[in-house]
Amino acid sequence: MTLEVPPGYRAHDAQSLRFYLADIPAVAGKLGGAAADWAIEEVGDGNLNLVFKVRGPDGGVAVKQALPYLRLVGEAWPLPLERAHFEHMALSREGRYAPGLTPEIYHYDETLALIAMELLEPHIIMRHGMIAGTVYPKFAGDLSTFAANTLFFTSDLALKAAEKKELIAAFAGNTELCRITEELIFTEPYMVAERNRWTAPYLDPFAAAIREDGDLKVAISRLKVKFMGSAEAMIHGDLHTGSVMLTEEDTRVIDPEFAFMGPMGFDTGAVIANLLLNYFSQVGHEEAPGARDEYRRWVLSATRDFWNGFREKFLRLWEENGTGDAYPAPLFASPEGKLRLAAEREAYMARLFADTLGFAAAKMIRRILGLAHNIDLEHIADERVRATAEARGLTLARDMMVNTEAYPSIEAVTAQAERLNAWEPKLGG
Ligand code: SR1
Ligand code: MG
Repeated sequence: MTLEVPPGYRAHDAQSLRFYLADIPAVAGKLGGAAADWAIEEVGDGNLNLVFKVRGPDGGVAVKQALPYLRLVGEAWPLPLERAHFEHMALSREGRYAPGLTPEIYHYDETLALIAMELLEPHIIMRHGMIAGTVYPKFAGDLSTFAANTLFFTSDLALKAAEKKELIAAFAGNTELCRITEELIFTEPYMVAERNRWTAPYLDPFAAAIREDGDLKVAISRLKVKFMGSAEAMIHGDLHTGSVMLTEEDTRVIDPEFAFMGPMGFDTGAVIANLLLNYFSQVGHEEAPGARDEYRRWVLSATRDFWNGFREKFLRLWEENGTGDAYPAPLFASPEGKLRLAAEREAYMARLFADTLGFAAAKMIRRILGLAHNIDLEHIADERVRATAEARGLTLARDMMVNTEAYPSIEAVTAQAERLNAWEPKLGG
């Protein structure tokens, strides 16, 4: 079966890309020299797209092109090319609100669903660095700035109502990528579904318990309805450690193709979920028991610093740039009104924290029981060790989602993660 694609679209290979880029002055100028001498390799290791690294005598360029299907599964799962349009729109806005924290865009071709951007070198995908045990001192500060700025400036706290509605309309068409999230994160891990997979037989009792858990099904459904209906801000939509490229000095957020106007906690939760999953996975990466203890401490401190930094920065933005139509200033102009607004800002952040923990939990569960897993856990060859780490993650996630009020602070979450990391779960098999 050949998938239908719009006129003018073709999936590039290294050779056709060379000819194409030679005619794009903004790109050819960055690379320098003759097109025939450029080194081009396809390096995409994500679930969805083609990614090329192109190097010339003067510099490098990264080229991302959407395929008309999901790369992870193949042509049996068609996927609209328009996701490149949403990615380009989100990347442009993120660059505006969080300067220096995204790759620079050099060229966008709507027909080819192709974005040429800054080649980030010597950056690596954060997930790989964390598996190797690399500390990233700037990560928590940079990611909390990215999340606070992109979420605040696209929310009703900063935008006028009409501008916000324009943004909702602009992203409303990203339905297929939202559907992936709705199915793979909020639905399938909680039922028998063909696409689910887990470390069997060790995790069988945990997967079965989740399918039988009525409280959890209500909690995940509340989160799903929030994801579907709460257009709070432009969210990245897939803000895991595979969407961060960095060095010890520089951090960039890539890949916002799942972007749409959704709940802010989905982004902040994604960051926390991926840090916690990596924390639990360390048992499978350390050379000897305890050898990664210092790294574990860093991962948990980065988790705390991310949330606490985000909270502080978001509140400061609100105090200094609260120009949106929400919380109208005349309603809070009196001395008493100012106090009420300060208290309400705290209450707003407490609600956002509860959402963050719920979405973080959903993201942890989907990476252990659903279709798409994390290499942090997948690369643990000893399946019993892997299942032990996964059972710990599932247990924390279930509690965060159902007993959210037991976690009033991020410190409560990391303390519970530490306790669970010392727990020996009773595995199946
Ligand atoms: C079927 S695509 C699987 C996952 O990859 C992306 O990174 C998103 O997280 C999506 O859910
Ligand atoms: Mg991605």
